[in-house]
Amino acid sequence: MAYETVLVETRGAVTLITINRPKALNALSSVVLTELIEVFAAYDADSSQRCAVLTGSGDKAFAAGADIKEMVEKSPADFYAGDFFADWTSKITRVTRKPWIAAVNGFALGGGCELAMMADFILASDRAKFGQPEIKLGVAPGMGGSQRLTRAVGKAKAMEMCLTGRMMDAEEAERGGLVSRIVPHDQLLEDALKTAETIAAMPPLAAMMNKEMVNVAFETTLDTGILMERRMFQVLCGTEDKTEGMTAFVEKRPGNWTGR
Ligand code: CO8
Repeated sequence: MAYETVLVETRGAVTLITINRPKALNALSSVVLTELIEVFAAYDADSSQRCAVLTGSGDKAFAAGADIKEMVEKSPADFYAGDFFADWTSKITRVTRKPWIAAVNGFALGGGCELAMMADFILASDRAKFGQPEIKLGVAPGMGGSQRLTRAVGKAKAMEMCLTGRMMDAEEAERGGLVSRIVPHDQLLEDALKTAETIAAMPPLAAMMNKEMVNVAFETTLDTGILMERRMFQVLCGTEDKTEGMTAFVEKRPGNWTGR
């Protein structure tokens, strides 16, 4: 299916999703966000696909935020009546039970930073820049930035970023725990796709449950999280892929996964 603002390619079991508005630094118009939700839902429903990578087209930006030109004329009544942002704040995370990576190739600002933070993890180009500059526009993060950035980097850094609107470079983002790794700019996509292939080659149910387990850590107490982890481990022990994985280890050969 063709989209207006998003490119979708499959490479084996990996889906590559590219926000394609380079002249507007991939600003997140409502069309982009609506299409992204559809694309991620389709990825999640396609049993041939095991991992996805989201990036921005062009050399400068992952996404420079929500589309300011679209928002400039909107009144509170417009925002409220359409419950603007409501779907976008968490819907992508809700429709994707399978793993996906944000490959941040430049500016990830405002809604762009918030979108990257919805990923299971972020790989950053050495030219990536992260920020929540909404305060400079007289507003505040609206797609989860105040919550996800604070969980990722802690109160001090998140508060400073939100109150000053300053950008964080890739090194600071890695030090702060916002990104898992920095990759030289020219190798970012290749590295992200290779990382996605590694994940795609894992037993799929175990991949989904590993994702679920880590995410539970943000939503519950330690005791409940550990209990859920143990239950998920026990469920995985009943799968064909567990028998195959452990047998393959003993027989010194790669596992052959069925996803059951
Ligand atoms: N929205 C619309 N257009 C944009 C945006 C944006 N967020 N960012 C850049 N553009 C456009 C510019 O207007 C320009 O278009 P044109 O050529 O037609 O004038 C083009 O992209 C190139 O941009 P610049 O000329 O400004 O490029 P520079 O390299 O000089 O500067 C910057 C790059 C620093 C990234 C600069 O463009 C900038 O500051 N952009 C705005 C960043 C920002 O404030 N983002 C936050 C937006 S608010 C937000 O995200 C709220 C989230 C909460 C709700 C989200 C719901 C979707």
